[in-house]
Amino acid sequence: MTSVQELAAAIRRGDRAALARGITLVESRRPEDAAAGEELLQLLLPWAGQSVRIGITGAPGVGKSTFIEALGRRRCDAGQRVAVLAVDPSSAVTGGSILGDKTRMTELSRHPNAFVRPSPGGGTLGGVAARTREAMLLCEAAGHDLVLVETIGTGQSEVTVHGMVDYFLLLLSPAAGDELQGIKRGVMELCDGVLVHKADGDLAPAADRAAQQCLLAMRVLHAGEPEPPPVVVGSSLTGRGLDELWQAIERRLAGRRADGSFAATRARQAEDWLDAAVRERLLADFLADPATVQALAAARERIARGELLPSAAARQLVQRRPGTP
Ligand SMILES: Nc1nc2c(ncn2[C@@H]2O[C@H](COP(=O)(O)OP(=O)(O)O)[C@@H](O)[C@H]2O)c(=O)[nH]1
Ligand SMILES: [Mg+2]
Repeated sequence: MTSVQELAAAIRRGDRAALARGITLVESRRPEDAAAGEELLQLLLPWAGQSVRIGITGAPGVGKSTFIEALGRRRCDAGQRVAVLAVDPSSAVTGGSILGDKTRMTELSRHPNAFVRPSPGGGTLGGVAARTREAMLLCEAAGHDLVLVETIGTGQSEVTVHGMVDYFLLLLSPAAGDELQGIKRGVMELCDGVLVHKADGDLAPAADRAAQQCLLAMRVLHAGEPEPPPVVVGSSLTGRGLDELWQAIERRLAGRRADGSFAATRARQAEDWLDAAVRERLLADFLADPATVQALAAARERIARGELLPSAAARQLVQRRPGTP
């Protein structure tokens, strides 16, 4: 049994097994791990925060995992140290997607500069691993200067991941030209850049058309901004567009560092993290009392029978003293 100090030191040395153990520790929901997990994060905090964090979203099957592997390998070959946090909600049900992600990223995970962590969906949080922020900090302390977070194409997880990265990339399929109406406007507004993916072989012409339509849409959606987010056409199979995309990402991030918005966004994200942590803690403490859980169940029944308003029930539940019926 290594101490938390030893684990922290091993992570700092770049020991990948230690990093994996550390992430397991901070992801743990077992109460007896909580103190050690917090101590580990506190020890490593001085070395965290130095990476570029990129979130990748897009519909299932658009090629996010394949793209991450392709981009990750390029960045590793260029001397960067890359960490991948892959989050796939379907894996919680079938287990198959984890394997899929793993097999597709085998080459990247073998690269000495890479760390790949396919993470099970975070259960109750609808697929976003509840501890992605913490895992990110550990990767940074281990010396990874690029963190890639794969997210899913739908739901709250997009907003959550957007709230913890410096750059949010949307992957679209070549058929997106026809589907642009169906793509959630919110994601188009949130994203910092678009990659129209799979622009190879027979799909290349459709991808070029989709990119034109997407560019027009982005100009409208980002009308107030000095420059609309770039729309790049590319393929992870042929490598087309990947260098262009990386340059566009670096340009945008450099601009943000220069005008101060990079740091401002990070500061706002830290505030949001605090808010979320406070909510989570309050709720956990609230539900830790068995009598409260009972009272909650009783209130549910009365609400269902139409005898009680949810708002009134909530007030009564929160105001009651723990341990009382
Ligand atoms: N033609 C083509 N197919 C791709 C490309 N990238 C991924 N694919 C294929 O698309 C499918 C889904 O890829 P995957 O990375 O698992 O998508 P994800 O669900 O978004 O992570 C796989 O069969 C890949 O081989 C690409 O650049 N071009
Ligand atoms: Mg995937």
